[in-house]
This record gives sequence, C-alpha cells and structure tokens, in this order.
Amino acid sequence: VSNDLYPNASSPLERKDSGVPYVRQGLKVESYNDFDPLKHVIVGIADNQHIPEQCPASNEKIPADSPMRGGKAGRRTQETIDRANECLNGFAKILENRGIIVDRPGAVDWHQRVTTPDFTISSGFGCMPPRDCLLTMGKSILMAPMSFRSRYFEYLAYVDLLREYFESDPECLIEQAPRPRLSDDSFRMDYVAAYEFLSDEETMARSLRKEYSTKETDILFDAADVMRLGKDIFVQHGLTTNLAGIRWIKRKYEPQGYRVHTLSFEDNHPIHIDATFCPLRPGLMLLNPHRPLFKGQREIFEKNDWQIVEAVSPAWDNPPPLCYSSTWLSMNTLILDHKTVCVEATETGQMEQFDKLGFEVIPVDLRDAYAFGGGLHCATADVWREGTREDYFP
Ligand code: DAV
Repeated sequence: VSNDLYPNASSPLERKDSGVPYVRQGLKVESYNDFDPLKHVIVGIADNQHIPEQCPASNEKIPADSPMRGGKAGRRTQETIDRANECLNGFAKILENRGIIVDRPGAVDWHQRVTTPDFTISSGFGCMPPRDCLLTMGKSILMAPMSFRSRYFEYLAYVDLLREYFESDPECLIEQAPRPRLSDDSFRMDYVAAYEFLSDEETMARSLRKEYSTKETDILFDAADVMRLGKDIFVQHGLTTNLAGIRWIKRKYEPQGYRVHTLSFEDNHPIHIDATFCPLRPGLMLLNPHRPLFKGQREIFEKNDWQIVEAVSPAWDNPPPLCYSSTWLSMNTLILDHKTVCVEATETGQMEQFDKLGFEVIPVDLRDAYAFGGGLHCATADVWREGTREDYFP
C-alpha cells in the first residue's frame, strides 16, 4: 500500500534482504499500568478512515438518532480527515517535545471490502484508536479479538511496528488472541433488529441483565475494556467484551502472576472502560458519575485505601458529528507520569479538577479527532512506561 495515500502512517521499515527489520537501538516494550512515566507510545492516524456499514456489534453502540445508523457508510470527508490528523499530529508533537518516542500505525487500505468465509462488510474502519486493538501486558503486546466486523483486520496496521519491536527488544513477545468468527451466530440478531425501537429504559434493563448483541459464541474483547493496575487487571463486561473473553484473559495471564477481576457499571452502552473508570496515579481512581459500579465492586479499591473521585461534567452537551463515543471522552486522558496529564483543551472543568488533584495539566487540541475513534487515551497505545509490576491490592 502506497505511503503517498497515507502520509501520516509510519514509513516502511528498513529491512535486511531477508526481510528482517533492522534493530532499533534502545527500544523497549514494557508497561504495567496507565500512569507510570511514559517513554514510548503509538498515536493513531485518521488517514483514509471509513464509516463502515452497520454491523451487529456496532449497531448497539451507535445512537439511534445518528446518521451512521442509516446509509451513512462511506469514506469520511478529506476535510474532516485532514483536521483530525492535524489534531493527532499536534498531540504526537507535544509528546515528542517531552522526550517521549512516538510511533504511528502503518498504511492499510481500509477502502477494501472486508470479507471472510463468515461475513462481508463494506469497508474497514481505520487505525484510530490503537488502544482498542493493542493490549500491552508487561513485556508483551497482544492483538485483541474485537467484535466489530469492520475491525477484523485492524491489527494489520500494527504488524510491521510490532515486528520491529520484536526484533529490537529481545524480551518482547508479540501475541494474538484467538480470532473470532463474527458470523450471525456470534450475535443476538433479534436484539440487533429490535435495537433501534428500544427506549433508554429498555436498553438499560437489558444491560443490567448483562444481555448484549454479542453472545458467548466467540471469545471477544477490546483491549480498551482492560484496565491494568500492576498485578491486578480489571476487565469490563459489556458490548465489546463477553464472559468468554474475560475467561480467556484470566486463563492466559493468571499463570503469569496477574489477578483478573470483572467489573460492571450501570451503563446502557458499556463499551471500553476508559471513559468510565480511570486510574490517575497509585491510590486514585476517577469514576464516571453517570456509570456507578455494580454493588460490591468498590470494595477492593476501598479496602486497599484507594480513593475513588467522581469526574466533573463534560464541557459539551453533545459529541461532535459522526462520533461513536459519548461526551464523557472528557475523562479519557493520557497520563504521562504521576503528576502530569494530557487533557482535551476544551474540557476546562476536567482540567480544573486535575489541577486541584495536584496534576500539571497539558491541554491537547483533539476534539476534532473524537469521531475517528475517541479521546486521548483511545488515540494512543502504550509501548513502554518506566516502572515495575506493583501489587496495589495485596
Ligand atoms: O463514553 O462513549 C468511549 C470509550 C472509547 N474508548 C463512551 C465510551
């Protein structure tokens, strides 16, 4: 795929004749949480992004009154792509100016139909947001088994980078979760059909019963449903992560000394934990006041003297046009170390709250990239944070 079409993608790797990428000296893969000093990160790009046709998993997330529900599928306009890239490139620059290494995803042709023996859909999605796709667990990076059909091949945007990480850090392991089928059997198709006629009360009642359009047929999770806190891993059960997915995470990582916990929130569209319950520094969590934790789930935090503060209201009443996420991207921030946080520049209330909590706040202009897949945390994926695997919940 030509890089001319994807000017913001990472440039093709330099490789030996055998195809092996050259080693990038000093490169390290390691991260155990979202708040230790950030040294190396991937920032998404908006190049050539599409709005795919609806699929059974995406339908449940898209607001009923959104044009994306109907015939909106197609390439996003070049003007919105350019503006989103301006934001993402500016964010990357801010990080680089602070000495953080920034990589960008590689070029993939998202225009092509995505077809497997089990399904077909109009196009791919894009390589925003990397956080959904890549799960960095210690010295390994795992490509997640995502539930949107349009995102089935999204990992391809990271294959070359990950190959380079593998070659450059002798301890780094690149892994892939079992691939789902995403056939009609993977979804509650009757629910999908009925969805747009359900009231908020009805969708909330279903969500509280833990009934989603995704069934337990496939092993499914998005990496953004996984919150890493040293030895403890908290996974949200919701639209994008099913119980089989959580069982797989448990079986994979518990033998490595991790403890895996399931979390649920009173939320009628529970997708991704990073605009719902966010670690800020050791001992401090930020909770979305509209999405309380299920009963009994605060205990592990409170017993271990972690404070849970409620996030202030977002600055905006509505998300930007053609956005999949809610206004609560206000609390979707990127923490650079225990005292420094990047916050979207229009979220003045959220910035003030961080200031009062003792953080240096770096405003980042990113709202015009929200529609491409989320906020500052979504738009990034950890490669290396300094620090070790701590036991915060002994
Ligand atoms: O509030 O719409 C967005 C999370 C994106 N990773 C929300 C969840």
